[in-house]
Amino acid sequence: MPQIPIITLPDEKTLREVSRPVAQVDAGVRRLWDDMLETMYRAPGIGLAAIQVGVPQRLLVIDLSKDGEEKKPLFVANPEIVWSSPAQSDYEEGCLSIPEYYEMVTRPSEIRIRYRDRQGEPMELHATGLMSTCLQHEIDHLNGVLFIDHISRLKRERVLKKFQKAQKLGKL
Ligand code: GNR
Ligand code: NI
Repeated sequence: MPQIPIITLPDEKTLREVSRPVAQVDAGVRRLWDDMLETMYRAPGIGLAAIQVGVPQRLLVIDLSKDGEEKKPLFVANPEIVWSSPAQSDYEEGCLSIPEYYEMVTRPSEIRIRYRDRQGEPMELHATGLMSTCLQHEIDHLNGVLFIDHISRLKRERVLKKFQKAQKLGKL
């Protein structure tokens, strides 16, 4: 199964795109999900949005299973957050599109989403803990939002500059 290159900063042109819903979950969508999953496992990461491999469709994959455990991939199309808890939690986030940068992000602790599953069936999922954090992080990607948008402007601009400079120096 092909791995696909992951788009990183400073390529904001792609990462800031707002992805479009898929009209239906068909064989092409399932193939893309499979390629995304393979790409995510090799990275390695726990979640991946289609825009991170350059495809502006509202698709994501998540697998929170640990090394050596049975894999538990979650395939999500067209997710919508239908409820967010008033309570918030902090979690130290990272992103495959912002390599080697980690920062605390505050988000609603729990969410409820509606989405289409691998068969195209409507589903609902109540997420807590890391699943909630990861889903919010991935759904942000579908809207062109990165986790650094949730931290201070000073820190965000410092990170963006670092990646712009690295590219100029030919280090990306
Ligand atoms: O692999 C990932 N780890 C992670 C850790 C904390 C919060 C969010 C994430 S998602 C990230 C993979 C990624 O960039 N998905 O878009
Ligand atoms: Ni990410």
